[in-house]
Amino acid sequence: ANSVSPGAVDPAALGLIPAPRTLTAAAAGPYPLGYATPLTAGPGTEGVARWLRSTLGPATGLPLPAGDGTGTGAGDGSGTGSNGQGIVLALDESLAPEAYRLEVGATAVRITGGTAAGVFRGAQTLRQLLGPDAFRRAPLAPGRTWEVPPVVVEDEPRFGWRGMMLDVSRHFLPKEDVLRYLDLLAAHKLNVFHFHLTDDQGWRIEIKRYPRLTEVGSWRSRTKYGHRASELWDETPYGGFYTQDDIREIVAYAAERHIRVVPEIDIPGHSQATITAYPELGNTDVVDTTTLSVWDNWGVSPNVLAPTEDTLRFFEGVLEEVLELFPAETSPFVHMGGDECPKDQWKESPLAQARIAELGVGDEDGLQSWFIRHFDAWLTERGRRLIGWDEILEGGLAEGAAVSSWRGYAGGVAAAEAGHDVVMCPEQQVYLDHRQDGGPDEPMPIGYVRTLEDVYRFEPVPPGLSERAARHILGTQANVWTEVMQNRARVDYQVFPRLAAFAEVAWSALPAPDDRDFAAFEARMTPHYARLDALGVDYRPPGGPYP
Ligand code: TNX
Repeated sequence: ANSVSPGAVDPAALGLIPAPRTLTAAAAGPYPLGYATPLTAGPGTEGVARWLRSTLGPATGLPLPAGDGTGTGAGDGSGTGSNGQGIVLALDESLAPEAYRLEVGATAVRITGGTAAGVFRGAQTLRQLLGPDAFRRAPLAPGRTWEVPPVVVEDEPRFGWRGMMLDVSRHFLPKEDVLRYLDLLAAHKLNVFHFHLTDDQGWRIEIKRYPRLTEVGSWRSRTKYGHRASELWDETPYGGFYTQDDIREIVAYAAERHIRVVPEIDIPGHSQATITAYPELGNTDVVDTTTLSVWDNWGVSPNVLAPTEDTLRFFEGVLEEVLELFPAETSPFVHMGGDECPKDQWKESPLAQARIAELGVGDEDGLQSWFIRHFDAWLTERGRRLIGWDEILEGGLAEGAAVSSWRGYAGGVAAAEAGHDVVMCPEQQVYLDHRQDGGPDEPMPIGYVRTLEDVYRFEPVPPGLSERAARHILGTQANVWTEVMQNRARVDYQVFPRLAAFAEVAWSALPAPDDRDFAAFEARMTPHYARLDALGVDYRPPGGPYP
């Protein structure tokens, strides 16, 4: 079904998502894959070859033995491992880092990329070209033939930051589910995984020097979390966390897929789980923090961190372990939150008021900036960069900080105009916890309607931005808050198919929102749904949740 004859490339049948820059007919091909088809990895592409073999091997039942040489030879047409035959991966330094070229011929499929990341993005395209069954873990029909249709793809991303944020605090997703999500991001050519590890409702990362963060801070009751699932409305302890080895595994798995990980440790608000574990971190002069439990309700807890030197030292301790777990090469950014910090306790607290005077920061907003500025400098000294939610603009933006613009575009625009880097993730466009249809059956009690088409017409760079500021828009990410997603299936339902539309916005060179051809995108989604079926993704069916 995926074959096209030379000269007639049918994008709807091929269903490449995200759409490549150019897709043209090859002079020769299709290329048939067989038992002897070699896979040749040129220097620097060995990791991509390993990934391809471990993915296409189980799906096709083909061993893809290592080809000889560098993949630059002429080949003799025998398809038995000679130079230049089979699947050939190579670097081409004339290409941009994540750009690639995939060329199908009668005796070879050649993927070249500016870096291994580019070759990896091209390998994703190859997998899509092989058809939906290439996304399974065992061959449906051993002995069937596999063909790569005769096409040439030349491709590169619009943005260098194409991300998804996953909240594992409100509901915990086991490590296996996180690894699966990294596979799903990779399949859509996304390259940033923002890992929201802490919040009022649970602390999810093991920190050796503060064991209570997970012993105490990762557990709560399920109460009030079960929307339309009354069996979840009980007091059963609910929780979970990632050990440091789990985190190392997740980071390594992401790195193999050329995905950067942005760990988030959210301060000074969203901190009730932290304060439950270590009550001295709260505003003890206005609340008895020893009686707290991990927040088991929706929304934002009033219990925020006390603005003391001890609090700073505590989080320096946390971050020392975080930096060790998330190395600089794959985690240049560390997210420090900064969102939705209620200032009521600081207003009431004599200690906090004394700190405002002592630090000369003016008011409560200034206290919040004081936290963020401290960790901006602290991270910068260690070769990292701080990123925070757009509330970090209030009270003055820290010098080197980048901004995740979530309350619309305004924060991001202001930050970019002031020369700060920005990731656009406005909630009205790309919050995937919001419902995707207005119908009564939609399993989502809150949120605005954000349809697949809405996401497809999302534009990360607002009109009117100066060219200088536009250069500071690093890219965009979709955010997945999990208050009402109790498990992997619910996350899948909210995320798909909208993440496919988002990936195209982030990767492809789409025209202005009104000029985007949504019907053509939907046509390409037909084969893509078949891929998601093969992967076992519980996406929202196009017609709604119930047949
Ligand atoms: C706002 S976005 C939040 C989250 C919630 C989300 C629900 C942001 C920085 N804070 O804590 O989960 O809304 O849509």
